[in-house]
Amino acid sequence: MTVRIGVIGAGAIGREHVRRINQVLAGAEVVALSDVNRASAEKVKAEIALTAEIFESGEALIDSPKVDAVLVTSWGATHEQYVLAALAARKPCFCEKPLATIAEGAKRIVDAEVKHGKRLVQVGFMRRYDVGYVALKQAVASRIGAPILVHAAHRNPTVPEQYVTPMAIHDTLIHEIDVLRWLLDDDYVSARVLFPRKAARSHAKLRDPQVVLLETKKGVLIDVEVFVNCHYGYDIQCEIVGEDGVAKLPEPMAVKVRLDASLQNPILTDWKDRFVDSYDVELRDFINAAAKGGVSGPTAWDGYVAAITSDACVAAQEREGEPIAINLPTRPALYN
Ligand code: NAI
Ligand code: ISE
Repeated sequence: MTVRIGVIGAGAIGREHVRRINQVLAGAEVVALSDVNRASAEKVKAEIALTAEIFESGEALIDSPKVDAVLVTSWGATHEQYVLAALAARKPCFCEKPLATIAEGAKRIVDAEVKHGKRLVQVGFMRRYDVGYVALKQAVASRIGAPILVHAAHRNPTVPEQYVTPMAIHDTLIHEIDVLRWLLDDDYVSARVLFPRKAARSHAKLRDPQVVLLETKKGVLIDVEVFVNCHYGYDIQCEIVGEDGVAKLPEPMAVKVRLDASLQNPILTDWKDRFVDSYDVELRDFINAAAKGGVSGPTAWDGYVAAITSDACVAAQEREGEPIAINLPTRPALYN
């Protein structure tokens, strides 16, 4: 069976996912596109999804009998409305992170899915599919003893002017919020944020960099540096200190060159390249499950927990240095 996919949001990652579905992965085809800016959908259609129909609204795309499954790749604040519409239409839905930019929105999705009684939402936390993170998780579970500390960094070379301080949490740190919880098999109890002096390349409405401190139920202390105008490259670091040893996320594969009395090791500059394989695997997972009418992978519950944590981190930005408590509701049986 070929899963007929409709994609809402034909921007940077929407285009990438359309390309991988139509040109890299088997078992699915993009048959429908929609974007609030129709020209973006037309561009992606002309370049990659030649036979796709362009819909005037995401809702019309979701309701079309031509569409079996939905990909939501529009701006974060618009995800909720489309995921809820996909749930109402009972169609498998892959939603890019964040599931919703605030916990209230993610809760409405969880409530709707629980009411429906069957999982239909996969959240785009692709790091869980990254070979480096998978190897790190194995080392944490079986080699380094119980975790005590985590040191992580999320560095982007640059972000646009419209990227404001809370986005460092719900658009960027959200990856660490999810992947560290998954790596440690733990949940968060509090968040704090500290700001050093503002970097010279930071924008008017962005305090960059910042350090987020998270504490977990098991007592692990995590520090994550988020530096989104670091200039030198796209650099994701993660080191876990355990009772018996330390495990570190591997660097992406790169040729080392010895030249002119130096050892040169290139650093990537784009998230598209850093996690290219993980995006392929997460979407393969989605296509395989959607072919059977369901989903697998990161759940709406994971998206909701990430959003609750993200809300606490944003509050912690506003009250610099102060710990903000994170209280999670009981997990519904659907997600056990
Ligand atoms: P973008 O700005 O390049 O593209 C977003 C597209 O959505 C634009 O074409 C815009 O016109 C469209 N759009 C906005 N509101 C819409 C609406 N109400 N209905 C239909 N279309 C609408 O943004 P980008 O970078 O592609 O990000 C999109 C989402 O993907 C965000 O949630 C972002 O956090 C996530 N993302 C995830 C990444 C990952 O590593 N998993 C990497 C980059 C983005
Ligand atoms: C972007 O939306 C992503 O998800 C990238 O993976 C992340 O590195 C970047 O900071 C976000 O803006």
